[in-house]
Amino acid sequence: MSHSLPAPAAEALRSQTIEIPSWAFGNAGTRFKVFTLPGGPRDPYEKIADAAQVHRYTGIAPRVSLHIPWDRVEDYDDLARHAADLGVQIGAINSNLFQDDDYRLGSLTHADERIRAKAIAHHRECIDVMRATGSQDLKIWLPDGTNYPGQDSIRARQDRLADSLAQIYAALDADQRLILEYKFFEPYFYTMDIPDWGTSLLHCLALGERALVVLDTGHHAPNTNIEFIVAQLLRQGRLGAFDFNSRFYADDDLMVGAADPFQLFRIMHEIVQAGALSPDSGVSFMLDQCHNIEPKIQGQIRSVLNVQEATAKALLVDVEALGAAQRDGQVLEANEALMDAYHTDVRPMLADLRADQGLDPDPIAAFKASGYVDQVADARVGGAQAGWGA
Ligand code: PSV
Ligand code: MN
Ligand code: MN
Repeated sequence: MSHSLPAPAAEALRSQTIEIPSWAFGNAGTRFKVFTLPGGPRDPYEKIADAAQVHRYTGIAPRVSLHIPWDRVEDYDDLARHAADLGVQIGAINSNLFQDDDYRLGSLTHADERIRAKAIAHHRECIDVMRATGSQDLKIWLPDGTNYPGQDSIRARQDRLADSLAQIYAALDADQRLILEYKFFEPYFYTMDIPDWGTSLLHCLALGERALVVLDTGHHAPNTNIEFIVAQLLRQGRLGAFDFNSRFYADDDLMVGAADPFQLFRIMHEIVQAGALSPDSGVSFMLDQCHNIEPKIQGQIRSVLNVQEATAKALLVDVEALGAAQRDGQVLEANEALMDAYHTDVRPMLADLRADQGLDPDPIAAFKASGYVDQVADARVGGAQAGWGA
């Protein structure tokens, strides 16, 4: 079988980009233990250097999301220059509303105006970081919620949230977007103030055109049909970004495509069918994963490749056969058209594509052979390693 991809698929894959999170490179763990690996980055500069390795070997990961205050630095222009020197740029700026004692009962939803104002002001700081780094997207994951029925008024919290978001949205520049994530449970266990895509979408619709939904694949109840949500948000032009990861049980933040590569393919099929793969579609493809025990850079490379493989398969769907079967009500033939593409081994095709682009056909082998991990393990002794949080 030929290894070459059809020209339009190759073209689409060449322009695909995946953004990676700075917090993937620091030490992470569960509430039981944080494991420290040698050579962990000690500051945002070193996190960006590690992220640049992912781009160097895959060629499709040119942006890094930052998390404030974890990635707070003196001089953001300098940080952006450092990124550019390494061939990458700053992506979304993530705010943090989940590590301050003041936010025990909420942040953007808090009943106390002083605390709500503090949470809003934090987003003004994030917007300043966006201006200094050239970032387009302010990403908000709202951890607010309640643990017990009656603890607070569900409705009043929504009203306060709407007001807080409106103030943040008003502070954005005309070319900046607010992208709003949802999560069905955790850190609160009775209500979350943005538990689902419907709630996120309603807030985005109220805010304006530059407010869009972030779909984190790990933030749904088991068996949720995520590709249906993707199709629905794309119809509304309100899918701003993905946070890709895998979940087996809860919000596990494991490598995307690890738990369910078929689901990832189905998601990418909706994306391809809607033309949303194109760089100007407004959909940002990001990873949101934290490696607890596995080597960080290699783990990110694996995830980027998993997204690329799912995308290649989605691009191989015989749309004419699929369309004809759908129009004729040929249930099994339609399903077969999709499954044929899913079962195609695209790895040799992608290896050839990389070779054409002057990249090593096997990014993981090339990264391992580069000796980067040993090199940073020697160079980064002394100083505290950054963890999930610092
Ligand atoms: C917490 O669930 C979370 O994983 C959200 O998905 C955010 O995107 C991420 O942390 C970073 O704040
Ligand atoms: Mn996320
Ligand atoms: Mn999450």
